[in-house]
Amino acid sequence: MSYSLPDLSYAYNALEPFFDEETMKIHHTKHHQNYINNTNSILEKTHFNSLSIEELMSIFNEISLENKTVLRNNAGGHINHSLFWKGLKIGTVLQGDLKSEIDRQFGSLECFKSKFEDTALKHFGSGWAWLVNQNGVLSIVSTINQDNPLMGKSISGTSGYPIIGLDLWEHAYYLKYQNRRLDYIKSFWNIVNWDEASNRLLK
Ligand code: MN3
Repeated sequence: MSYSLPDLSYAYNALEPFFDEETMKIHHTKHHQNYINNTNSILEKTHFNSLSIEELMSIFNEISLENKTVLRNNAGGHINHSLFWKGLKIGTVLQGDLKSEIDRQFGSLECFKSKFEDTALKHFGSGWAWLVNQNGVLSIVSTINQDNPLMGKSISGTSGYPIIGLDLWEHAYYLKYQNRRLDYIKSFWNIVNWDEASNRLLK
């Protein structure tokens, strides 16, 4: 089995004006595709090539491969972007259990947003900001490069099941926002797919 680029469930211009069409198109068809191609070429001749990307993450710590760092960066890129696209949609509303948990654990949605923005802004260089579920405790964390919390603490420096993820690589925003990373981060709130996030809380 080899991985393939997942279709988006929306058009490249669907997230305008927050995420622009050109960035979305390049990000999906070039960057994400490249992570997939590299992952497939590494796994081609291994016995790991029958695993789903989630299964691969769950055993990542135990994998022994000469080019494991290259796999970490590219398989991480594949799962991260797959999560990212599904987590974006205009017009959803935070409600239900996820709303209750955010209110209970962070004080309010506004407090949560401000803490997430702070973590994302202070993350140095390329990486991702996450809301993760750590056995019922919601935490805001960031990871470097293409690490995913599902890789486990010894690799990614954190753990938990991702509920929301935001790409902090310049390729995700530079065409539209240039150096204004905070504007990009704040624009994310307009297109978080809260329905998808709520589904992920239950997993
Ligand atoms: Mn990216």
